[in-house]
Amino acid sequence: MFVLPELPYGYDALAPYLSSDTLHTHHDKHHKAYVEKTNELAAKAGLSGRPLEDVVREAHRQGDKKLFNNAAQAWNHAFFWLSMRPAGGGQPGGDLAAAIQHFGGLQALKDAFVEEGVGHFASGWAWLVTGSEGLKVISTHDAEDTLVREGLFPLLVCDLWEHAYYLDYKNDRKAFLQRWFENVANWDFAAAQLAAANGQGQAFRYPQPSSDSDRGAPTPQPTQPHA
Ligand code: MN3
Repeated sequence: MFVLPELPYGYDALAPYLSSDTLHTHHDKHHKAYVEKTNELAAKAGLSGRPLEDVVREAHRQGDKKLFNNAAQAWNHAFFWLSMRPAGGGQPGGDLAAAIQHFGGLQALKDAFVEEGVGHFASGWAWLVTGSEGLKVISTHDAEDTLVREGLFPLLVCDLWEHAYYLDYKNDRKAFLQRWFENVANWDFAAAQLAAANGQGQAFRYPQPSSDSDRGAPTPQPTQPHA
């Protein structure tokens, strides 16, 4: 059974950029529903006890769209909570700063990120990823994520579904993305992911499923990616 990870900060910690109301609805209702549905469907598919990353890839490989959508959404949201922090934004440091410089600078990255998110039709996700050509901004549709994209390693994600911003920004996705990038983007998390992509430290992984279910094979507990 997968658990719903708790928010890594208080529900009001991202205000005024994201309200407590938004985070309660988004985490306690939307994310929770994806996790519960994943548990139900993964059991039916004989994938109980497997790490969520495996479930996402396996569902994708088998064309099990319902399981893929719910499992990927469960994963994406856990990654999204960590992509934000109170008093976020600002200047990234270290290797990430160098990579952003190579991209064209922080302003160019922000412009690209906001433009990608605004231009994305309907629901999905805006990602900062790293690959063989350095940093890249991409978007994916609905539940799709980088777990099923070859050669892309996620550093940061922003939820483009209306439930992510509608209570606070109504239909103004651009204002949401701008304020998100400037004030809540978690560069420490992105930097840790970049380090992991370069072989230093552990990349984000969804909390391991508890193996109290019938057929769940015992799975080793991963070390925490970072403090
Ligand atoms: Mn969402």
